[in-house]
Amino acid sequence: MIEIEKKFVVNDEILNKMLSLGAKLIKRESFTDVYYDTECHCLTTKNFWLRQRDEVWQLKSPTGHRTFEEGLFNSSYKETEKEDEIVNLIEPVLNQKYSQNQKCGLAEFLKLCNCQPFCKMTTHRQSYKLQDKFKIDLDVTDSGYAVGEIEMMINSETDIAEATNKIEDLSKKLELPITQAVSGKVSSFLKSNDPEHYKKLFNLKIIA
Ligand code: V4E
Repeated sequence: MIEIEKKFVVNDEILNKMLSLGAKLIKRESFTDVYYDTECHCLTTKNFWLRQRDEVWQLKSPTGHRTFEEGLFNSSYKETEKEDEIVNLIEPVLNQKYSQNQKCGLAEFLKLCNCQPFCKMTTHRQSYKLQDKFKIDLDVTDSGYAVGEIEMMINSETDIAEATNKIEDLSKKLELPITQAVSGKVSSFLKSNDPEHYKKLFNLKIIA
């Protein structure tokens, strides 16, 4: 699956606008994410985001379709939860040959590559569904950072432009403030906890 997303700053009025457009609360949940990378940030500097969400391994890898205009960007990522597929995707990025270490699983492969946790945070999330196609998440992390996200899931890269336009149309209907790019939760974490890593990714225009 491919995820198309746009983050926004949450304010008191947005929830009312969402509800007036028919948004329905579908889930409240809390989860803990642990993100992994090498010491030289081989994954994140290539826009690969490997995490364990509670017990489940997840990888977001870039699709190559990315719009970054005037400081605003929407992003699209391929999402994978199958451990063997994750290894296949990160193997070339980490310059390692899994085939030589076939007997180990993902966790052991990460050890071999010296991939370590660099960010751990818990998120409290309220998810809304709107017009069947949009999911809107309102998140607050354990450090108090609040951020919203409009998300659409699509099956094919050929649908990215159309989905991006639909998200833009919804953003206008919700009157989302047109500000510069909104920091995600990991960006916010790195700003406070690892400014060097943050600066590296910011300069590469990977995070805001
Ligand atoms: C930092 C980042 C990624 C890691 C995951 O970030 P995020 O979208 O904040 O996670 P979350 O918890 O909302 O995931 P979900 O539950 O929706 O699967 S993936 C890509 N980046 C780079 C990035 C980005 N996509 N957008 C912005 C504004 N900054 C950085």
